[in-house]
Amino acid sequence: MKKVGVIMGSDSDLKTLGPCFEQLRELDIPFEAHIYSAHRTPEAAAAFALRARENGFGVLIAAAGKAAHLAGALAARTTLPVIGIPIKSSTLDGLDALLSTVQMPGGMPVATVAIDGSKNAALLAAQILAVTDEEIAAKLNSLRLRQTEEVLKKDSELTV
Ligand code: RP5
Repeated sequence: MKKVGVIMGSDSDLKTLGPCFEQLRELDIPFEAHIYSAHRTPEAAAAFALRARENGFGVLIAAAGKAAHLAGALAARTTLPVIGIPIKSSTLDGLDALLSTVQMPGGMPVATVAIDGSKNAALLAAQILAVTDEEIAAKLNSLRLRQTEEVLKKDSELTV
């Protein structure tokens, strides 16, 4: 099974990635996490992205805040799909990171999830791997069914 690479720009992003790791573990998807910054360790970030495909990764998740160039910098060095998570780590409440991550120029896509949307980043990564992996697809289907049942149960118990 292909691995998911989860790259964060700083260890201060780690707590926001909790739901991402939890979701990947729940789906039994192997992942590696690293701290590489587009600005503070540009060579290490580039080297990781350049070798990601040959190292067994199928998709990358990049989490960064402020002037968040990490997802774009990784995407520039691989044709693996890159999912960007804008992190709310600044006085601008993550809007700076959202725009820095989502506003990629043509020819260089990054699939950007919501600010701090690390659970959806994991699910989107799983859905990408599930295109060719029936086992993950089946787990995603079960998860969707459970989610639907939970909401309908809440609806049936609603008393207002
Ligand atoms: C970004 O700057 C990181 O991704 C983090 O969200 C933000 C602040 O980093 P620290 O100053 O906390 O290391 O590069």
